[in-house]
Amino acid sequence: LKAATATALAAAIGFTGMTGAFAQDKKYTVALVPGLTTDAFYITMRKGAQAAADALGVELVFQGAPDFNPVLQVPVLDAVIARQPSAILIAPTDTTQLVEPLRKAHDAGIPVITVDTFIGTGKYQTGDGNADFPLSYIASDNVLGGRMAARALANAIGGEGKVYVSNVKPGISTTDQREEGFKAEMKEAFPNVTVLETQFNDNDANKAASQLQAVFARNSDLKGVFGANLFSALGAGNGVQQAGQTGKVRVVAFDAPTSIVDNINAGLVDVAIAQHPAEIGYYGVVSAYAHLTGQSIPVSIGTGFTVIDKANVADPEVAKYIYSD
Ligand code: T6T
Repeated sequence: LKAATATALAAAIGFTGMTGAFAQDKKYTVALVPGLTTDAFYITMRKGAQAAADALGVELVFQGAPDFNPVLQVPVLDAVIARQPSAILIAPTDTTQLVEPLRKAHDAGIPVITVDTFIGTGKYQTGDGNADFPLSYIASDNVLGGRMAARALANAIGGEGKVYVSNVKPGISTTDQREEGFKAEMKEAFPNVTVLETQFNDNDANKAASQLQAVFARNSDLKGVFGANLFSALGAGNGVQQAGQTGKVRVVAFDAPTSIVDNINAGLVDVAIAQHPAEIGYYGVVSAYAHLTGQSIPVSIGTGFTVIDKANVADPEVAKYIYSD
């Protein structure tokens, strides 16, 4: 296949991002499949990925579903696999439901790296054959993040009282681990804090807001809520505001969209735990490139957190971790 023909063919099937790979100019195409496309966390991850792609001369393709849902993500992944990119970076939206769809990529010889979330246990390249085929997992330490959220919320409420976790849905590695870390820390270090039943909102901020009001209606002594991801935190904060409880029901937020600045300044949110999604994207592309060019890569790369509160939110060294819209 001549390069020009291949380019025309790629354009004809509507996948102009592949032209580099066809052009035989040693340009690799790395596909980044986010959890969903319209989330500041993944938009920021894409920026980091693009920065690395530009530096390395790699073509980056960003293709995802509009909602955080394996039923929507799998067809997107199938389409990406059909186009045979050099490597796939993906935030799998479910620990089990993405295993077989991703195995197809692996069986087709496409290296898979998971970013943000993992499949199986997240322990890759162990030889157990059970969803250990991805080459690397690049992400925040989400158990630690949950523990950090617990400490922040316990401190905000004076170490005692009722709190709950506003979470997305079970089966997502990141948010499951945040809840696990949050509960473990409360149990071990804050025995006078009661953690009520988790409320699952399906990544719908409106649902999270209604749930806050319902929990408050049942527990007028509610002291705090941990929003375990961007939409959970945004919704929980809105719910507190709508219930007229700003500053009384305390909020610790995971993730840091631009709206968090207002929420912190208004006293609605005590602490936001910002992840470093740009780093995740950057190291995702660098790792894929390293593998494609014959280097060995770490089986896991941990990126950090920045804890944002009223005292530091205006500091440019902190504010740079606010996500891009
Ligand atoms: O919290 C992030 C991400 O880490 C998680 O896996 C899903 O939700 C977010 O994208 C925020 O909406």
